[in-house]
Amino acid sequence: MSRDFVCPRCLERFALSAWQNSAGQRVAPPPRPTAWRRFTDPFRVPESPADGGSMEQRAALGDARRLTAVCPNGHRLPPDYLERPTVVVGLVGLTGASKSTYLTVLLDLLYAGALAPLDISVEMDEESADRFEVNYRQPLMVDKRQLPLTPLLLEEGQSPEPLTVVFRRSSRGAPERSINVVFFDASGEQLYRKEDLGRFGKFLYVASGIIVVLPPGIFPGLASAADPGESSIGLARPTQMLVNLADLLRSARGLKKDAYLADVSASVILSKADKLLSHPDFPADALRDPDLSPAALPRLFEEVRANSGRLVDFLEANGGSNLLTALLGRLPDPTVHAVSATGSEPTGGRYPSIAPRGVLEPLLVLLARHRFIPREGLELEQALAEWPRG
Ligand SMILES: Nc1nc2c(ncn2[C@@H]2O[C@H](COP(=O)(O)OP(=O)(O)O)[C@@H](O)[C@H]2O)c(=O)[nH]1
Ligand SMILES: [Mg+2]
Ligand SMILES: [Zn+2]
Repeated sequence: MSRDFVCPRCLERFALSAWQNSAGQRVAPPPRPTAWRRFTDPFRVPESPADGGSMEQRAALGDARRLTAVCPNGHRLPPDYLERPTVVVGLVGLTGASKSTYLTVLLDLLYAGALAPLDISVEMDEESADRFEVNYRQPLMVDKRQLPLTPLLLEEGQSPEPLTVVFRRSSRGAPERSINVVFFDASGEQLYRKEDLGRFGKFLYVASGIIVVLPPGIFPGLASAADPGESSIGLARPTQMLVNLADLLRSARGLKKDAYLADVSASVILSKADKLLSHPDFPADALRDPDLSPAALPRLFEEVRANSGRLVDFLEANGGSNLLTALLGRLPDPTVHAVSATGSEPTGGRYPSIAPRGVLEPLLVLLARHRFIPREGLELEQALAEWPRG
């Protein structure tokens, strides 16, 4: 059985959706408009009562508007969710890496129209928007407070509470395109601890986008940038986390351990990069927010590649060789990005201001890899050609 869809609430895969009426009862699926009808609908003049099929047909279509699709666990799917392709993006990193802080700042920027110069508009599904506002945006962006550490998933059946965003891109002369992007926190501990892998790794089984978040303080040469407890983590655990992640992504696709993960996108964030600006060897100009425009994208991606190479060199020089080898050898052509979600350190639990830098680039790479935006300049073909095949 092909399992085409993934629920944005419980991340369960399913093939056919069930439907539910406004009273919460399961009902038959509504009549699907034909492909032709969906294509021509935008050009139709509003229907007058005189045309457009029988009374029964119109009544059925009217009912359809009040029906919602639900997943096998009964979660209501956002409107038209099943009509769009879905990319599930897992944020992977040990506690304290900046996953929650990064995601909050990223979604806030998207919401504020940061991708408008690329003709991309972004909308959060209603259920996600409520949780996002209360748990993330209000505390961090408005109150400027440090976010509380996200609790680990401890029980069977718990969901990592994903946040779902719809991206729409209109380019002149072409039909609008849209995708669902479902972000979730795939906390690295549960990836690292063998006993948790089977239980919680299942969420990563459905992920086709990965954002790895690495704080500088775990690298031996960058211990001065460590937050409390960070330098004692060492690199063995994050390295094992990446090895397990790579194995899991392959086994989810029935691939051998050294196979290329062709349909997976991966970007790697060197987080809290504001702490590195005073470091003499840090390529400070890699922490940047370039101007966005469709015409400038290929150039931007070439710079992403170049900066990625410089950041890899920087981390290797600071004791990260083994980790970088695991990263570059096992994930599909990942790009490394310097990111500061907040722009500064919190003091007494508060940030003086939230001034993000470099937050959008890792996402742009994922959007390009999933062909939502052109990927010229990223040179994936080149990387594929160089991949050692076994
Ligand atoms: N200086 C600086 N500190 C950050 C940044 N992002 C996160 N932090 C610090 O790292 C802590 C943990 O971040 P959090 O997002 O909760 O990590 P998570 O466990 O990966 O979700 C925060 O409370 C901040 O103290 C950043 O961009 N700059
Ligand atoms: Mg967190
Ligand atoms: Zn569900």
